Amino acid sequence: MFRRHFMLGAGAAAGTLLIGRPAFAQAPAAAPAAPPPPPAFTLPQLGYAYEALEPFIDTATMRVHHSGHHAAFIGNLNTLAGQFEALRSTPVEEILANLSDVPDAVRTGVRNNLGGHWNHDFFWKIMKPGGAKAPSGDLAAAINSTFGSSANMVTAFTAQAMGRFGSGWAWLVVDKDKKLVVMNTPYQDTPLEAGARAIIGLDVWEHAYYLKHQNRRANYVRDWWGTVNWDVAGENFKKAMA
Ligand code: MN3
Repeated sequence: MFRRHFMLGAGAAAGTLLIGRPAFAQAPAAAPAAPPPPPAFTLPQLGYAYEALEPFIDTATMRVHHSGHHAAFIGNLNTLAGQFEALRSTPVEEILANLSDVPDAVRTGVRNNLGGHWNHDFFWKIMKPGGAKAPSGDLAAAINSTFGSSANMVTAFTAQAMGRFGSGWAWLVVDKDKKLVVMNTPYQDTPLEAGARAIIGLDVWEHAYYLKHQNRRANYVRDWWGTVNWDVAGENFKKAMA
C-alpha cells in the first residue's frame, strides 16, 4: 500500500513537469515495468486435433477436457507456485513421488493439481493416434507372462476401471519391484506415489466420458482401447524397466 502510494506520487510529479509538452513526449519519462516472471506451468499441446480420436472419444469431450479441465490445473499450479517455489525448480515426477515432503499448507493443492496435470499429460500421449494397435516386443512378452494373454490383461485393467468408485484412474504399471500390475487411484492421485511407473492409464472421471457415454462407463472403457497407442506404451515399459 505504501509503495503504491509512493509510485502514484512520483507519476503525478512527472506529469506536472511535462505540462505543455505533447502527450507522446511523456513516454520516455516512464521507466518500463519489469516483465512478470514466465508462468511456472503452461498447458501442453495435445499433438493432435480434438477430433482425432473419433469415434472412440468425441470431439466435444476432448475439447472441454483439455482446454477446460486440464487448463484449470495449470491455472491453479501457477497460483500455487507463488506459495511453493519448488514447483518452479523441481521435476514434476520427483514432487509427486515425495508428496509427504510437501509443506502441509500446499500439499492437498499440489496433490490434486500437479497430479491432475501429470495424469492428463500422460493420458493425451498414450492416446496419440496412429501408433501400434496391439502390444509387441518386450511389453507383449511381459503381458503374456504376467496375465496369460493380452485379452486377460484387458479384463484385469477393465475391472480396475469399473471398480474405482467415483472419480479416479485405472493403470497398467511397472511397480517398485519391476512387476507388471494393474491398479487404480482415486481423484488425481498418480501411480508415482507408490513408486510405480505408468505404462497405460485411463481417466474414469465422469467428465472424461459423460457427453458421449452418459452413465455407461463400461462402454467408454471398451471404446477407449481403440485409442491406445501401443508404441508409446512400449516406450513407457522400456523406460520403466531400465
Ligand atoms: Mn480428466
